[in-house]
Amino acid sequence: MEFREDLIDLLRVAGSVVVVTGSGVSAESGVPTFRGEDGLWRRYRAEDLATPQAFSSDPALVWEWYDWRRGIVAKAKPNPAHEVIADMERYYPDFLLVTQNVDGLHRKAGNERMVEIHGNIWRVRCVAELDERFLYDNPLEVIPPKCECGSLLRPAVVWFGESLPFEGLTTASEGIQNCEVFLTVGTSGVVYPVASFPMLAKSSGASVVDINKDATPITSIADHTLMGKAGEILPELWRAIKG
Ligand code: BJW
Repeated sequence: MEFREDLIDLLRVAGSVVVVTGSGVSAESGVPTFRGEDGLWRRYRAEDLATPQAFSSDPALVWEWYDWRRGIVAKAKPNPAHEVIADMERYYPDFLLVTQNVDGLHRKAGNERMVEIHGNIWRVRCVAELDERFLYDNPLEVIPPKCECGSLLRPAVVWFGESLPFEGLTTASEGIQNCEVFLTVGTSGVVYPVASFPMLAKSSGASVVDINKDATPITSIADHTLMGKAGEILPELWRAIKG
């Protein structure tokens, strides 16, 4: 792929960069996206599985689904897109990764300056005591799993209608309002509040760069759109930047 010279210059000299990722970045690691051709929402109804109401009415069903997804994530490895984003953290003096993904693959690739804004699939929260912990059993011995106090444990992820973690949102919005380059990778850009981040970046003066295999609402506001697979485009782009 040919990259515009102004894009290479922009990314080569930038001091502060925020990267926002969605499930498309993990697609090449074998983790299903939500809204694509083989996306999870083509086979399952979000209301049945990813809302607090769904969990209240059938916690076992919700946990069966998460247990299945945890099995896929357990086998998945970071792909070249994750690796470039980890290298970006080492390259840029001021760097923040905001991921909507719950699969933990960015951390596995080496990112540390990051916010998992929709939670982590390996973390659980007691519905009574509200404390969180990691639970790596896979498959789970008992579904639904319970806390020592006897109450249900739930996945520590953000479902529809729930608020995102305050601290993570604050870190993300401060980073976005102060960055020179805002890069989105593999997100459909339709789930709020993350869907509002590209516009926040643009109105705060950042250059917006979008990498996606298809057009999304972000395409129309991006200064640079790179269309294709993240695992192919990012390594090529990174080679061009690092010369
Ligand atoms: C590639 C690729 C490759 C593929 N290379 N690219 C009406 C009623 C109730 C609520 C709302 C409402 N209207 C708006 C709302 C708010 C709601 C919302 O935004 N809904 C919209 C869908 C309309 N948001 C919320 O409820 C949020 N909370 C909130 O707003 O609180 C305040 C509030 C409360 C109540 C009412 C109103 C406001 C919470 C959102 C939580 C989202 N949770 C999930 C599940 C997380 C846990 C889990 O994983 O199980 O998060 S849903 C799902 O969507 C997941 C993702 O993080 C998120 C975003 O999806 P993502 O990552 O973008 O994936 P896809 O599949 O959509 O896109 C993949 C992209 O990759 C595609 O573009 C592909 O082309 C591309 N791609 N392969 C490059 N190789």
